[in-house]
Amino acid sequence: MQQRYDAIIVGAGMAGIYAVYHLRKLGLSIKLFEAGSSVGGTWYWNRYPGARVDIESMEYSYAFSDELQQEWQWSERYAGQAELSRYFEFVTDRFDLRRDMQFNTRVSSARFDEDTAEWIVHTSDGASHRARYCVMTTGLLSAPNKPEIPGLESFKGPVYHTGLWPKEKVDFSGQRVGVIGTGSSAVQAIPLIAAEARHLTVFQRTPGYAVPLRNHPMPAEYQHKVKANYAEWRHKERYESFGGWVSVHYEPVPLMTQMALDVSDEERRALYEDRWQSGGLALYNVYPDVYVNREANDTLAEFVREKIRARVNDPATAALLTPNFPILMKRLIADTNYYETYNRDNVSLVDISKQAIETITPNGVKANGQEYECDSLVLATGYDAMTGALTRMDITGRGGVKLTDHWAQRARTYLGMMCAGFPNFFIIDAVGSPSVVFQPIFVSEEQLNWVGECIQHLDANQQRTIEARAEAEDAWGEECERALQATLFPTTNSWYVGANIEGKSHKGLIYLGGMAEYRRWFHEETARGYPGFVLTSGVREGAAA
Ligand code: N01
Repeated sequence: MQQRYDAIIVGAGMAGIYAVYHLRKLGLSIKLFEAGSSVGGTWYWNRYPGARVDIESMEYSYAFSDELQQEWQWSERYAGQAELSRYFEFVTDRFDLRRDMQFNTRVSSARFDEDTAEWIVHTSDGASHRARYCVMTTGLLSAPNKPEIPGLESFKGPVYHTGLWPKEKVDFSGQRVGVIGTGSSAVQAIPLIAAEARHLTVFQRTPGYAVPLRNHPMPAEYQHKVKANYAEWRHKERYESFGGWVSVHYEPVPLMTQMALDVSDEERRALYEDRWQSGGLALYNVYPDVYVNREANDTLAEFVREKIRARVNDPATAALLTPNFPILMKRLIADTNYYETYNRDNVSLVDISKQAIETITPNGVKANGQEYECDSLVLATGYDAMTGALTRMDITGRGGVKLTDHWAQRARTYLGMMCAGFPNFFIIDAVGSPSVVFQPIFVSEEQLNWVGECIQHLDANQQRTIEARAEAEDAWGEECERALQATLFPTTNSWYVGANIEGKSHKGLIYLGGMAEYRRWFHEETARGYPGFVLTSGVREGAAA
């Protein structure tokens, strides 16, 4: 017997938790399936040493309930993985959401049944379920990218991926450890692994720009100040910021309008120094021309390059660690003692930029003609971001069309939420949305509020299904592309533009028009009666009259 729900939600990360809360509040019967044994998504799986958020805790949190905002106490300026996990557990239990969640259950396939206009969802426990709506809260960075390095399977010791870290502590003491990759995950893990291991060898293909996070215990007066004015802070974060955060030196700082090339070198440097001292992602709030003009971007890039050189003792190692592409176009990395780690005697850096790793041997890694012996390997090699979690599932829409075929040329969505031929199938916090450059919890709250309105509209108007129009998908792809091409983002290879996955098109992957503009798009759709969507008639069983 198949269980029937109004909505099936896939994934209990930050978006899935809010989806259960919100859709239940609207009176829908729901079921959430989650592969892990509890909630938290990215903060459930990423247990590698040093995993920590790089948007301030006061800002990287739900805004939907003021009671929740007031009750929860953050202990650090930037919460670590364990505290973030506790936060998501707390939210889940505070609103009694767990009773609609089934853990240790992976969704293997979802198929649209045209006769009943329902989704049939198969799960790893062998069961199948039916639902009018599918809400995919499967995550932006949740499908680990495990590169095909020859010989990897032959390695004798354990191989870890940062995005699938074991629950038990991994003890590297006395070991020779190899880390492959130098993105945000590696930069957080490397100093802690180095402090424990006998020797650490880092294999670097491309250096990143890392800036100090400057984490410390949460100042009580700051927490108090934000809580006293949370609505105002949230408004600023949402509508007056680049990425959904506004705090610089614990004050909300508005977006700048002055251009880098219009001020003196001294004034520019003083601003960069101020942001640098504030720590973390404050360097995103600088002159807007750094995003669009290479010369302006160079002023900031060179500032950070100088800082990197000053932190590394050996000039040859410093040179290898210094990037030469535009800054901020690849996610800025926030570090704690990353560059200083290369001043340790037990750490070596291997440049694999000119020649890829030749092979993994049973005893280590062979690169540049030399074998580096390792007892354990850490793949900090990132994700098939934005699309991977969905393309790795077997999803079939109208007419038996697979999502992987629909996306074969490029990932097509309208407003980053719906696809043509996939009725009542909502994608949250993933491809075609601002989530990659914006505080993702905000984006998911906004999107899910829109999904709720949309479902209410269908019920109120006796409509059965909604899906994107193919023309609207095309137009959205063009809109995403227009915003992307107006910046320096396409000049840099990163997961933002799909460059880390062979054959992935950047078109339509991310929306860079800003959160305010993004909201305007989808609220206009609602106000104008969903012109970018096809709606079909028919009453949903059990819908309120
Ligand atoms: O992944 P990445 P990540 N051989 O894709 C290298 C968020 N995040 O997990 O640059 C050798 O950035 C690859 O090299 P290259 C954040 O948004 C946030 O670190 O492609 N190397 C690169 O160095 C971040 O951007 C936080 O040349 C290979 C690395 O692996 C996103 O997650 C913490 C390779 C992958 O870097 C992803 O970060 C952690 C190969 N075959 C993550 N394949 C915070 O909140 C890949 N690489 C702080």
